[in-house]
Amino acid sequence: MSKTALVTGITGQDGRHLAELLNEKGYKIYGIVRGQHNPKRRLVEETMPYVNIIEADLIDVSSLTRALTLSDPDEFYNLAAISHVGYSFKDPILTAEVTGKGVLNCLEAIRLAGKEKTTKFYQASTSEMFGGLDYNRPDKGYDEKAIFHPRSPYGVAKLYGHWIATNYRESYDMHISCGILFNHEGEYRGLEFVTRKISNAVARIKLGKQDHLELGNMDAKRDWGYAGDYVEGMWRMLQQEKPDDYVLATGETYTVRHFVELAFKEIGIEIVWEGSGVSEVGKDNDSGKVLVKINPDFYRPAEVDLLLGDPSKAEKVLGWKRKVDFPGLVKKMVEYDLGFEAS
Ligand code: NAP
Ligand code: F7E
Repeated sequence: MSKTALVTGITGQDGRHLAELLNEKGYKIYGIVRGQHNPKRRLVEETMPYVNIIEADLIDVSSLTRALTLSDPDEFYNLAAISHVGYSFKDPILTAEVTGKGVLNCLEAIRLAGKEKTTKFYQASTSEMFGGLDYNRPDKGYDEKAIFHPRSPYGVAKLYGHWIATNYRESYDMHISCGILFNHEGEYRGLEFVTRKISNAVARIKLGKQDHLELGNMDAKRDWGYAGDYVEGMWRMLQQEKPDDYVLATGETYTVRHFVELAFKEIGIEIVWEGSGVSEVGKDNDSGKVLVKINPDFYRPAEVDLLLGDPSKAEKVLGWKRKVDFPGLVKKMVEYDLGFEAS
């Protein structure tokens, strides 16, 4: 008999990849869309017609309880969050409500609906919980036992979500797994995140629709993978007999600057850097035209300088491994945006 999944965050990047995966596997899928007139509802109807939409909000326990009663899911994937780190500094209270307490709301809704023994739960935890500070950088990268030191309201809220999920697993013997996922990107990534901002700008510059690209800190390093690979890991976590926490990462780290260089290379432009700090610019080596500038508005009050993950446990226990490498990810995103912007 086919399984049923309830997915929050269905309108987001991971929600779309996960819905595609679960649909291929024959699941009946319920997706939570918030708000009375959320324009993204249409996106779900058009791109994922197999998803049954339920209106609910992570800050409203009764709406979540109703969603659980309506869908009666075998698996509940909580992907919803205020997920932009920069934005979380601008609205830390809403971030705490949704990204942090929203997890507790989901777990209480499972109990209120009487489904704590029948519904497996996935919590979208994050590498932002580690913080990347000098004192706390394991040689092989962060694993499931590494020390947490979040550097943003988003990271702090996610850490609450991570620990309350752990507490419910230990207190009520519920099947709850947390995926500690490092950055994962792709064609469905929001334009507010740096990789998609770059791939989209590169495509627009190539098509003559944009003059240049403005960025903040280009020296931050991230462990970047492809979102399509990562949703497979989420699903595998809920297929295990015992719940547990797993890091999903590539084990490699690159700067934002390197992403910029590879993305422009995809359209035949070699970027050369001149100047330093806020005066630094990236020029087209052939024409000398300035294509990249620094805009301090994109700096954050506290930055995560370096993230590198150690996915050994997921590779061993789940048999999971990323398939798309870093140059492959950049290529995929620029190719997608060239088509997206041309149409
Ligand atoms: P995303 O594209 O920003 O999607 C976030 C989703 O949350 C959207 O569907 C959004 O709905 C929904 N949402 C926001 N507030 C809500 C509320 N109050 N009630 C119900 N839904 C709400 O994020 P993503 O990249 O797919 O990431 C999925 C999850 O993994 C997030 O929890 C994120 O924090 C976490 N994560 C992501 C990464 C990554 O690199 N992508 C890494 C680690 C962890 P609207 O469309 O209506 O706004
Ligand atoms: O920034 C720097 C920025 O916003 C990456 C979320 O999915 O992954 C994501 O969080 C880096 C940072 O992602 C710009 O300062 C420079 O150092 O793309 P991002 P993030 O903050 O790593 C984690 C794992 C999550 O859990 C989150 O939900 O790029 N950067 N210039 C910039 N970033 C942005 N957004 N825009 C710029 O112009």
